[in-house]
Amino acid sequence: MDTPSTIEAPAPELSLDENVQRLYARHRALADRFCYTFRRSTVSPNSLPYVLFLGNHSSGKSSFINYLLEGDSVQDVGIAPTDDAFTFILHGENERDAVGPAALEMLPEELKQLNDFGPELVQRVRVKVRNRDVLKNVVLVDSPGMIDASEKSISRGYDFFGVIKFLAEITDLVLMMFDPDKPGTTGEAVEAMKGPLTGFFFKLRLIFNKCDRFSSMYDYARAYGALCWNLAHALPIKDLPKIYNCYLPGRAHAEGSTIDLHDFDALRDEIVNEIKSAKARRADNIKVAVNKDLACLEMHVRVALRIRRAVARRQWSARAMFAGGTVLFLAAGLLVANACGISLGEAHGWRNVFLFCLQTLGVLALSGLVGFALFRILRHGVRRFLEQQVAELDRHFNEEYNRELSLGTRDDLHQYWALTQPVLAGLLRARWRDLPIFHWGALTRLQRDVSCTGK
Ligand SMILES: Nc1nc2c(ncn2[C@@H]2O[C@H](COP(=O)(O)OP(=O)(O)O)[C@@H](O)[C@H]2O)c(=O)[nH]1
Ligand SMILES: [Mg+2]
Repeated sequence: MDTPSTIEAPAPELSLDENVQRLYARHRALADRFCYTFRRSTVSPNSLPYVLFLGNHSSGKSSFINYLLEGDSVQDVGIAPTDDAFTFILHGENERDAVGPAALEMLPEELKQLNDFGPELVQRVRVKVRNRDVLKNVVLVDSPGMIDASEKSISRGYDFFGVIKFLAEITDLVLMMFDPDKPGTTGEAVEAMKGPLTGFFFKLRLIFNKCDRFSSMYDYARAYGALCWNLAHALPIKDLPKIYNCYLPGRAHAEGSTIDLHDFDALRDEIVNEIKSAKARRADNIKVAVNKDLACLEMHVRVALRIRRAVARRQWSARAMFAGGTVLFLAAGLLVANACGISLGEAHGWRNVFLFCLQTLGVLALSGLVGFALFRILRHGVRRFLEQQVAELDRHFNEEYNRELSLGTRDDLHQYWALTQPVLAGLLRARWRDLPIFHWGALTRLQRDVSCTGK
């Protein structure tokens, strides 16, 4: 019998990351059989936490990174869009830069999946190795500035939101920056919060930057109000998360400004401390990510099994109908031929034997044709049945998770279902025959690990 496992418990001599790898390895066979791709299948042992900077261009992402790194500027800054790359700033004694495939090579294993987004993205991956103290505890990730909805026609050449989602899953802290010029109005920022960042709000921090730009409290209140208003529409959650109002020292303070910047200093220190202590969050983030991944696999397998079994039942009854129908037609044909044509008793002499054989062959051929037609009709029926089940995926989910949903305490299930449903629908349509009907205990083992990692 398998012993129950948790991320921490099974092998205390192993690190958290190694235990995560073991968990993934244990369930990889089940995932493969059900054509499920893990979201975060690789966790590089003992890698540093990542902090991802998002926001519209010129919201101050790169300036904030330079501020954190202290010393000479590492990132280019400017009012105009200066950067279209995802830049990973890592610690190292020998300072160097790399772009494209060479940069990807330098990144930990878990980030290599960026390769799947295609060459347009790979060319925009940049690595900067710098010998700065803050990088001993954290990897900083700068991103291209988000653009407006009106600029949608401009293609980035790769799935920008897919990359944001991938990075949001891997990173341990996501900072979304806004500035007074675009207080939450940038199309891509709004879309990112509505889409790829959903489910990661626990690690998302909202920063209202450049607060030194306001000339008066009234000016600030108006922009802050606009930001809250826009966020209320963009964030699919009931409570507005904390917004860190801050600015970077040493920039041009608005002329004649009556705003006292001291409170903003405190909030900046708070967010800087959070960035520096991201390591403490990493273990929790990994546990949440692994639990979510395994829970999605469980959901994928349970609903897929349910539908696969229903289709298999339909398939078996179609096969039975095909076999029964063909045999019946054949038997009826032979009986009729026997009664109306040359019967078995009359099959004497060359002529009669020849005619009897011809008549039997005719019945066999006709039965074959009828069987073939029946086969096509029944196969079409099974296909239609499958399409119907796929169209009713939500019903299957509700029935499969009826017990858990009836408790009313599992909001997370709907979130996982939103992730699982589209993948499952495509898979069922394209490869339902490849899906197994039995799980041989693998699902039970998975369910045990899901409940252990969720604690
Ligand atoms: N007044 C003021 N300007 C800032 C602040 N942070 C950044 N900037 C300026 O905003 C411009 C855009 O900054 P940058 O870091 O390149 O933005 P990014 O496009 O988001 O990386 C630069 O000219 C910065 O000097 C701030 O806190 N206050
Ligand atoms: Mg920048």
